[in-house]
Amino acid sequence: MKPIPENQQQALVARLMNACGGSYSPETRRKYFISGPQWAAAYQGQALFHAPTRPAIGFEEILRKYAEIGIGYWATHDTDVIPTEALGKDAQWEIVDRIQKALGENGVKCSMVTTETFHHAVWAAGPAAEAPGVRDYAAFRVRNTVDIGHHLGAGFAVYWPGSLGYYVQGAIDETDSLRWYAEAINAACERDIEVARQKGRPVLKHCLEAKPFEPQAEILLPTSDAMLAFIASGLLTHPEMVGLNPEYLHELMWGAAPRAALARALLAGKLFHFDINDGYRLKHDVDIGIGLVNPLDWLKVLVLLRSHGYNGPFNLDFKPPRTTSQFGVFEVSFPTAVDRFITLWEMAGEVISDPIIKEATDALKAGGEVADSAGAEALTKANRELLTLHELIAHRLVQILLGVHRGRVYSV
Ligand code: XLS
Ligand code: MG
Ligand code: MG
Repeated sequence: MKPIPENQQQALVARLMNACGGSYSPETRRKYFISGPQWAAAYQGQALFHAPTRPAIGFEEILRKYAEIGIGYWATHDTDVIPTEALGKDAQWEIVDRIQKALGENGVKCSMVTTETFHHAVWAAGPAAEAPGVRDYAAFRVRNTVDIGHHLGAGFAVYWPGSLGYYVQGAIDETDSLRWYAEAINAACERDIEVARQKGRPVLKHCLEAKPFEPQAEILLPTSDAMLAFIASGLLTHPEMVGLNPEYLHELMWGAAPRAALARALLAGKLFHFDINDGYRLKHDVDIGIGLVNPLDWLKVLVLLRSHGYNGPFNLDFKPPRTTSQFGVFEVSFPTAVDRFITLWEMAGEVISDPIIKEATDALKAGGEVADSAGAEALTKANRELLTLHELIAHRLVQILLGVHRGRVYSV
């Protein structure tokens, strides 16, 4: 192969993207509640030990690109665009007005705001640190984020407490930290009730996001289930306003089945928001685009969510790989992530209406014919042949993923 000159590389990528075919139109993409985070598009490819690979990019350009792709919603941390020192000051509101203008010009809505309680040195001991001054500052930050959220028309506020956890056990009392953490969430909810009343808007949905490890140290609330217990602990003054923002990979990271974690959140009525991405079990939070690693599992996850009428946001909380250029971020990374999501969502619909899966599921639920007082042996025998349907359903799911049910054949 001849080397490809630099000035021909974008054209090559664009031509091959076209050859992939099957992309959805921006109008179709906008029909879904898909949000693009500011930080995902602005991610420059840096990592612990690794330098950035892409130039910086501002929110105006990101919103323009999201609009072109057909990503109709945008999410941001308070400090993604606003410098930390400007927070709560006039300078903040000038920037927020610029954001609002750019959102309006591009027809993109702000769906979610989240407070950065992990990056700045002030959070060295976490947002629920011993020092009362730090905790007062954390309360200010979450209340201020609520103000920004209402101003921009958001419906959701997310809280991810940070990835490092605490390095030394025994130096803090974990019950104190949890109480203090609850105080910050309470401050946000109370401010929300006040602002929502003033503005005649509904209150926000406050969503806790868990991550087990980066891996670094010990984490107080490492999983969505721990967050559920925290919500029900009695520490929150408005538990009805607080739910979850599970992230697909964060559940996989600790070795869980994301679908099972989502089922538990659904049953508790707490699946408010969902960060979508992909990656590997028991490794770093690599935030790969949805469906690039576990498309079959993703199909099953979306079957569950479609079956239960989940109608919250699907937030593209992934990181375009370090190897993807700035051009590639908006020509390949985001559009293909959106399109894989929509394709898998459509396939989930096919699974739900598939006559084979339906008949097999109904038969399993009907169970075998057996006399009322049958014992263990008779029950085993009565259901013995039906249970093969579990494997048959799994096979059918793979067929639907591969398109075999639509005529794809294995041939050489
Ligand atoms: C980090 C989290 C973060 C949250 C928002 O791992 O996923 O991006 O979603 O702070
Ligand atoms: Mg996330
Ligand atoms: Mg992640």
